[in-house]
Amino acid sequence: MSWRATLLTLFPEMFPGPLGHSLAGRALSRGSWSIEARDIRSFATDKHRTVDDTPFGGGAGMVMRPDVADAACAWAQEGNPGAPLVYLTPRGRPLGQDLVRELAAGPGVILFCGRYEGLDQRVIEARGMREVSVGDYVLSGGEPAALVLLDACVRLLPGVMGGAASAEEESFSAGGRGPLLEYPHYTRPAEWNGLRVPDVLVSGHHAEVARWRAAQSEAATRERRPDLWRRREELDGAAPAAYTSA
Ligand code: 6GU
Repeated sequence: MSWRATLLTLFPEMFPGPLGHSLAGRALSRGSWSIEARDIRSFATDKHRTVDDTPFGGGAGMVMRPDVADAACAWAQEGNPGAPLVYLTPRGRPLGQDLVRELAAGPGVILFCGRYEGLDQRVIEARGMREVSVGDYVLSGGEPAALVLLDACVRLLPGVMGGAASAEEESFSAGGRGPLLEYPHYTRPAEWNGLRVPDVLVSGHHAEVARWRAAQSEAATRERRPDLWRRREELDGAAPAAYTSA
């Protein structure tokens, strides 16, 4: 049985979308993973096929009904047994490479895409849903977030990137010292529009190239991601001397 993604959404036609192309798309055609998107509205029971209702306590917007959402989850769990149920919401814990790795290593995932103001909290708790966000900005729905999460998982599946993903991943997390941003990349020509590639990269001195790249990674991380840099300093400070001096 290959890795299986089940999507619960009001817009099933958004899937596989971009994941039907390129690397993920070829892996999908080969059967390395599968995807099924089901319309949440198909679980509505009234004649107007209602999926939402007004919020208790008042306020703007609508809330997704617990009965309809729960029926959708029950259907998904039957067809994708053992897969964790993830609810994509800006209220969730931030998605990181640790969760991506964990999800990619399992049987697959069930993704519930929120719309409106959100889903009735009782279904979230009753079904043990994991609430996940993809960043500090607001999307109009969980669907683009689901595509982000799936892309990150699929590239880690065995055979999808031919080992390149795991190799790159290991260097990114650098022996448990926490990730750094990558150094910048250059290709031919050595001079383009009067702009030269850094001399060290064409020098043929491999050790100097490695030192230059490490310095560039550090500079970019300190400047753009002080949070990651602090984490690295903390981890280095906590590590035994024999480990850090290597
Ligand atoms: Cl998962 N959903 C929505 N609607 N907005 C988001 C998000 C999710 N993650 C970040 N912003």
